[in-house]
Amino acid sequence: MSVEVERKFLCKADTLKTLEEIGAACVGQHQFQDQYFDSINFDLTLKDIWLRKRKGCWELKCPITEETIGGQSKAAALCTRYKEITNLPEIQLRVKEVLKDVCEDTDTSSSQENESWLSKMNLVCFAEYKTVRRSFILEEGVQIDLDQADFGYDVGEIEVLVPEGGDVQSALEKIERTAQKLGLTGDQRVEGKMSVYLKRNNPQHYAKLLSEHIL
Ligand code: V4E
Repeated sequence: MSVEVERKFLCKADTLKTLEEIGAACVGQHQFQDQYFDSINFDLTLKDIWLRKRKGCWELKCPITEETIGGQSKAAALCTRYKEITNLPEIQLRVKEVLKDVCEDTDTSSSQENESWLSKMNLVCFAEYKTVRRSFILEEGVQIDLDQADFGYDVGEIEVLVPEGGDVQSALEKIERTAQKLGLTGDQRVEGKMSVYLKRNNPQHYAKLLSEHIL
């Protein structure tokens, strides 16, 4: 399990040129499709828990509990931090735990190869989109992704993966350094793909997450 620390930014016409000028190395382009799942009452996402399937693999993103979040710097406030779980049995356990009040106790142990565990837990796909991603590396461990989503939204992100028990503070500093090199200004958080997707395709879900300050 690792923690993903990330800052999103708006892609501008000169972003590619800036990346080149600051010496970021392009490490490739790939395309993937994401499918996100939740109960019909949004029990996972209302807890800021995001279950998705990408390139045939399951991923669960959960918020991390942080002591310092109240007194954080402006730069740190622009970053999100999520725990990433990629082991399916662990994901199923975690989801079951979160849904225990709204879902009967289900045995998912034999549901590794197929997707019957989703219906057993009353989970449905609520968002599906493709992304073309160009990735760049600036300094060790700092990745910059330029994403183009198929519903017409472009967004960049600076990302550092921190192994379990690693130094989140140093990740925040690396992201801030990178943001300065990229000349990012403004202290408003930039919307992610999901936020824009839900606003356009599922305004009821979007409004609920907004009212609970998840998005
Ligand atoms: C919406 C959301 C999550 C789902 C994943 O969203 P996002 O980070 O936009 O996806 P993507 O494709 O860039 O994932 P990656 O390849 O980097 O793993 S996870 C957390 N959230 C909530 C959230 C939020 N409240 N604010 C911002 C700026 N981003 C995400």
